Amino acid sequence: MARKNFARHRLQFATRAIHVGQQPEPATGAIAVPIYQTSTFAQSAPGVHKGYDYSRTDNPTRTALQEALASLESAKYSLAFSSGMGAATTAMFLFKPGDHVISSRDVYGGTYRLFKRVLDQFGLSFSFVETSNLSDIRRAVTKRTRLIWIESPTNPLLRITDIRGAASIARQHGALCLVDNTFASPFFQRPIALGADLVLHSTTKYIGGHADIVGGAICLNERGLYERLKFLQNAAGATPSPFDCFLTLRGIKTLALRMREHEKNATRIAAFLKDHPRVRRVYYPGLSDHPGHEIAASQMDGFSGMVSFEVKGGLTEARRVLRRLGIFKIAESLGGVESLVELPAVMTHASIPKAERRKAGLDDGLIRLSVGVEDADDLLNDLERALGKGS
Ligand code: P1T
Repeated sequence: MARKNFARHRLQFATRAIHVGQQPEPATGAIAVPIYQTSTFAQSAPGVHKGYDYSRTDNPTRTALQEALASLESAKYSLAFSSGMGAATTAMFLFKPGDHVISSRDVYGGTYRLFKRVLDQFGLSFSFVETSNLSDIRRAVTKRTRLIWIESPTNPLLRITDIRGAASIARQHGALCLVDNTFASPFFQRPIALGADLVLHSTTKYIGGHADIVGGAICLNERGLYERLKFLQNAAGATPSPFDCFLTLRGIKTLALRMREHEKNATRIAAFLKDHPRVRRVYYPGLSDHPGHEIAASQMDGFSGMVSFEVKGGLTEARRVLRRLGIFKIAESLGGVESLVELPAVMTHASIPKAERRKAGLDDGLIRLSVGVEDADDLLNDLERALGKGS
């Protein structure tokens, strides 16, 4: 498909989100990128085609999505996948038995599960360390370290890692640095500009934004690495459907608007929780007493929309709060327009053994909020009712 060569990095984020990869379709002028719902493409002679031969390998709706994602991450390349875990699994095919990976200790439970219960069996070894302390990363490096896997902010404790520092350690040791940027979204953080080699997203979350797709992406700048990952994307086959690519693009168009509102609402909610007598502790990188606040402020353009907190009374009390919430729905996932609440120890992070959760500082009673874009007063009233007065 011929597309105008958009001067993508000269336009502002909100403009790129709407236009890059999404020029009117040449044959008809369709403004919305069409859903090329086809598995295969006619060839004029064996091996002669217009750039597309089979939809696992490439599909025009996916091409549009990949161009948009690359632009938003200020990256040269992007590859889309059928889920965040599909993206993660494919990225890990870059490595071989004997290779060592250093990972943030506080990562999404599914990432931990992939590392410890799947890839461990294929000869990769993993060290889970507190990557918010660069010295802990340095201490964990071995001769076989090939990858430093960072989540920042982490899921669910919103810990912050100095991405520039972690990427520099990776470079010094000939390893790659991958940042799972799902919690920040490219609107608030662009790790490649901070020195990371690879950026991973669960596009299920902020990028899709409407809790109606499951998807993933990897963005990067280095051509050789891109060629290897593109080969793996096709070879392993965790590719997204054209319809899911269309829905993800539809979400991307409003990413800038949504992220501003997510952050505005999360900021108010974090401040409210911090002062509440029944709340023991609030985790939000936008709070000035958050241990990663300064680094977050230096590497992010905002603090995003995730807030975690502990109530007095632990798990029993946390369950009671969840039962009493009305607008916040109890559900896994995050980053959609609707507010969600969950208990990581019981839900998203249950696949991490309790002892490991303890080491990471993940309390059984921790409550995680994905703050949506509803009216902030309604969200605050919902929380106030659910928490009750008392002390
Ligand atoms: O669910 P999937 O699209 O496969 O993405 C996996 C994933 C990767 N990275 C991070 C930081 C994530 O939070 C996730 C998925 N997380 C949830 C489903 C959750 O509720 O935390």
